[in-house]
Amino acid sequence: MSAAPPALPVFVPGDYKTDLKPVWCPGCGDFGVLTALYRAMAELQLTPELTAVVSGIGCSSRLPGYVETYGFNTVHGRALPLATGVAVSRPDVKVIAVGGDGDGLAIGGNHFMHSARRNLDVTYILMDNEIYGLTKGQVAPTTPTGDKTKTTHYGNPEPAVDPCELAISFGATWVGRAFSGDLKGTVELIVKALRHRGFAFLNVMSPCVTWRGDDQFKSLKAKARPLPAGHDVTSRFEAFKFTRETDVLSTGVLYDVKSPSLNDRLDTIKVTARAGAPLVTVPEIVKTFLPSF
Ligand SMILES: Cc1ncc(C[n+]2csc(CCOP(=O)(O)OP(=O)(O)O)c2C)c(N)n1
Ligand code: SF4
Repeated sequence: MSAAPPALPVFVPGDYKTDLKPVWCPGCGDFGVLTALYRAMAELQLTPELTAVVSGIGCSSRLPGYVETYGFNTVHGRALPLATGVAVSRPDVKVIAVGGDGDGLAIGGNHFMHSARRNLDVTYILMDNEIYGLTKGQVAPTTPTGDKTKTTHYGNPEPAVDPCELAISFGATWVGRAFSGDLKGTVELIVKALRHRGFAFLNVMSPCVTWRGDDQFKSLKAKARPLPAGHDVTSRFEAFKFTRETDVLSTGVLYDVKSPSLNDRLDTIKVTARAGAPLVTVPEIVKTFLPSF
């Protein structure tokens, strides 16, 4: 009689926790995102050694240290370049990029555009608190016009960007919006984002209680409501209708289309390049480039 195969490990949310205790301020919205991520990872049974969580610099960018996977806390604004390298060189690894709105939309805005355009095989979770948290409350590209911050004493004179609007315009193939105060909704959206093949962008409104006060949480809670049933997620036009909202915060999947990811297109190129080409050995290559070798 043959022995039964060993049981596969079953992961529970707590298995993804590290020994590092989050240093976020009590009440920070990022706690909700972290808890939601643990639950989503358990729901999908992500294998820790086949998952990488990468970030830039900021309060939110501390998150990789709290997740029991491979992780990288890189340089301010550079989560996505690092994620690109991992995703392209290790297509078998699930790559999750995380960070703040300053990190991703100010200094890292350029990388956001090109990652979306390429339909990079990465899930990007932006923890949007409409402020620079770590550096003590300076204005961010997402800070609403008129808001007073450490650097806009008389009110922010600039118009704010809507991260979801940008993601859709840049070519992301999955775009969602969540509120970290709604744990169940955030878990569901992270699961959907992780299941998507290609660049999935989830903007999570994640209050900063220290630099935006209690009002931010209260106002987000009051404004958050699910997207209307029947919203056509395949239509850019329809998705744009739920961007730049002021009195409402529509949560859910705004946009979801299928399109070859960067790795899909690279695989096709590899096949095309190899087709009909004679098999060349490494010594032959060395000889070609270094005749005297
Ligand atoms: C190249 C570089 N420029 C500026 C900084 C300073 N800096 C660190 S975090 C940060 C902004 C943090 O805000 P955000 O990315 O929104 O994240 P949060 O702290 O709000 O989560 C800045 C400007 C830096 N570390 N490196
Ligand atoms: S400063 Fe704001 S974003 Fe940073 S940990 Fe505190 S509450 Fe969170």
